[in-house]
Amino acid sequence: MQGIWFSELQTPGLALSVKLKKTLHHEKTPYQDLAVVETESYGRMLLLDNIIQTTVGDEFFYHEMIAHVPLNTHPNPRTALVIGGGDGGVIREIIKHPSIEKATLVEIDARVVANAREYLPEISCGLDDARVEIRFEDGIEHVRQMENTYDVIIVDSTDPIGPAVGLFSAEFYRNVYRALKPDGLFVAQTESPLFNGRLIRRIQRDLAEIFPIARLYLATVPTYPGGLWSFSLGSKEYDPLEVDWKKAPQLVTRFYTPAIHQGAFALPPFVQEIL
Ligand code: AG3
Repeated sequence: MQGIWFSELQTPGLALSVKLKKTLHHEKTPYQDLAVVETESYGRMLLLDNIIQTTVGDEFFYHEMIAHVPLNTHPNPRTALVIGGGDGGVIREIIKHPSIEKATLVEIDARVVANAREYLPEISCGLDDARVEIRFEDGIEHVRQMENTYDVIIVDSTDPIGPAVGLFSAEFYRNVYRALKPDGLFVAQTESPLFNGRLIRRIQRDLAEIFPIARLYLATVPTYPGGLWSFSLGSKEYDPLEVDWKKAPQLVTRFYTPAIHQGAFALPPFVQEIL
């Protein structure tokens, strides 16, 4: 293969390789190794510790599905919290909802936000909206301190390695429950059903113990391991399968639609088996 390629080792035996045009930026932040590269097929791409976080070419699959499923499940979401998500993609989707009065981004690494603003304007453009508050702090600590505060919480974390491990724990989910309003709900990205079945099973069981409604949904994300990604949802009151679509806002999207929302909860037999 000619030229310079970046390969993410997605599992010990599987790599995804992307041909690079150039490296736009590379630094060691206090938390991680950060790079923004220009790729031939997916446009600009953000890497944290050599793991693909997002690309301009396919980010909308993930950001629309992690944001609009919970926001349309809630009949009137006014306050939303994003944990992680320093590239701004989830915030950009949240502020499409006219009911949103305040969207809080809690990102541990200020350098992710700074670099997204500089190199990924298509993704970070929502961060300047007047309804958005950005806090550079530990999301785990933040939810520990909050009570009865948010309608929707979205956990847009890195993989469960290093600092993100705590974002996949039952203790964290209990704190999320407390940080939510009495009819609130939350969603977290929960990795690949093909490669992380045991993790997903454990998370779904933890959520079922904490929330009256616990569900799993799926979406394609071309640059993530296995190409099929999972999202775990815990809700105090509203069921994502019972949305009153007549009352849902009209959204301009490229992946998400009401039919895709409904269909995302249809689980293939191999996924039902891991639960
Ligand atoms: N959150 C990262 C999802 C995990 C991707 N994992 C991987 N490529 N091995 C994405 C941040 C986007 N806002």
